[in-house]
Amino acid sequence: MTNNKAVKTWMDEMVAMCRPSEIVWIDGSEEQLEALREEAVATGEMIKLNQEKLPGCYYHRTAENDVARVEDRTFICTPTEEEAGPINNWMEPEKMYAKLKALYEGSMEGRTMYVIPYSMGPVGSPFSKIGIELTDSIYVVLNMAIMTRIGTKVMEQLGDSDDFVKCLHAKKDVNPEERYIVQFPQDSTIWSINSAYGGNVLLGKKCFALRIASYLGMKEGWMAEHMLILGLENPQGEVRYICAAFPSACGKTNLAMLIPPEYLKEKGYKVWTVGDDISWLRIGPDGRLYAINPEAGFFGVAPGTSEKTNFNALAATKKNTIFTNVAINNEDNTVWWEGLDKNPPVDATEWKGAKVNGPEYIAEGNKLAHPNSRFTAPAVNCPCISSEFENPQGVPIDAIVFGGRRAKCAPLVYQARDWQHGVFVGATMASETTAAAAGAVGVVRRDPMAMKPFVGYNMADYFGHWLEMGKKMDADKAPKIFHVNWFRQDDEGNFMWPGFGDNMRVLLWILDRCAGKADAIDSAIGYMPKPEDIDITDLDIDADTLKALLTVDKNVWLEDVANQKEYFAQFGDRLPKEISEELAKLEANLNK
Ligand code: OXD
Ligand code: MN
Repeated sequence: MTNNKAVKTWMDEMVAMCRPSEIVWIDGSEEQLEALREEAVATGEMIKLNQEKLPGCYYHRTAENDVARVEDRTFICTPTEEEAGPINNWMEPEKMYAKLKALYEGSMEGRTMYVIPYSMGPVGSPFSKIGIELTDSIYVVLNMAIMTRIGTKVMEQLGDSDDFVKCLHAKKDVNPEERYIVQFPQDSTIWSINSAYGGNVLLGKKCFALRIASYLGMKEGWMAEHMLILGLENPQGEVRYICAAFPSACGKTNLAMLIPPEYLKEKGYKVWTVGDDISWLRIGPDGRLYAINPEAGFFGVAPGTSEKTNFNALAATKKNTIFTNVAINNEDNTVWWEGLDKNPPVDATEWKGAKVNGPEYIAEGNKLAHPNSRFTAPAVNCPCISSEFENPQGVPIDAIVFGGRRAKCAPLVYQARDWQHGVFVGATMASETTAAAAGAVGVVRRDPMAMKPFVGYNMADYFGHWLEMGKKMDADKAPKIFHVNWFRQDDEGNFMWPGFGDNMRVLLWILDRCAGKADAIDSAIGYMPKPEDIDITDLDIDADTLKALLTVDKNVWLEDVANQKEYFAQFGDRLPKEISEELAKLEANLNK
């Protein structure tokens, strides 16, 4: 309970609308969470996994029609359509509130409303922000307890303040036709209904920490970005920090938890993870840009995660983890997913709940785990979690890295000439669709700063905010901006770069550039490495391949420029002139 007037007034209104039978405040204690786990197991909402092999681990299955974020049902309800911009779905706030109120009306009758006070970022950090999520799902409570800091300590931190994000989630009947994930940025309000899938209902994550926070950042002079944060330690024990943004399916979690190649490990290089998905960035008193990870856990995609591809992520899932929509190995009541190992369980329960013979089921062309099945794991479980993870002041950022999946266009790495050019590089980020997703293969999807589904206001104004942030930092203090592409292909369609741990070699060039230690070639698109400056010791890559990885094909780039022009046209006069200037410069450089 609380004496906070703003919280009480808001809750009274929500309770009158949803009419729960009971209200339970989440205090964050282990006893309360344990009681909720037991209740969820008793009702079948969760399955307790093998507690010897996976202590504290549970399993949850969502409805078959409720397995991913729903971008077409996600709205940014700013007072005017212009403020939401051409990329976001928009509806007038009054209209949307009325529409949703009708859905929420009585939606929690016979159900319990859980009240989750939570902090994005360490409690009390100057970076941190508070939210309160009302939900009728124990699964949401238990996930939020992993992904955020929750409970009484957060209410104490809030005190009498009305500065909190008001989050309402009702599971209702998970009807996809009436599913809505709605942000009202001006009201610091999020309403989610008819889903029980993570990204739509763990409202601290995409809805708050990116959509609402990007809007708050624009108003208050900071940034909320879809970026991992890693620390790279050199043999002298110095750690430098990098933020990196990639669209989905580009290996963000893998890069955040990278294990250096053997030869660099032996030299004493290490990588420390601060975050795998979201960064909140502020200019510090020394004029440098600092980042925190506002989350406390990892909500990672399970398929493809193995000891080989991401040892650290897998290790993080070995205790106190919730698995969603993976397969169950009935032989020992543990979990399995495609890519974990080569031994699918014979006695398996696939993600929809049917008992199957795993190898036979897969041979028939089925998947045991849903491709978007997830683990929710506490960050503290990760063997390479940074000692700075809880630092309330954040970590100073040397480099910002943008990336995409481009078969022919982007080279392995290049550096933007300055902040303005870097903003343009981020704004032109794109990825080509893979065979893994439905739809045509090789189609370019533009995804500025990997924020396409997550920016809480007009994307053109968001570019403007990036430019403004650059103006507030001296050029020698601002992070240097880079673009990488781990996915370049040769004419036969083979990947030319080994990726994974070997991406460290590119990070080393990036940090050498930041420290003024490496030279570069001034090319049409930006500063490129001299091939000899990328360390390929012990790699099965010849000089020609490395050269090819670093080439810029003028015709491919001019085609991309045409696509960029078309993309930017939708923003009309709102597009900052600096972006148009950079686009014109790029085109002229390519035609030189
Ligand atoms: C995520 C996403 O789940 O970006 O992190 O979709
Ligand atoms: Mn993400």
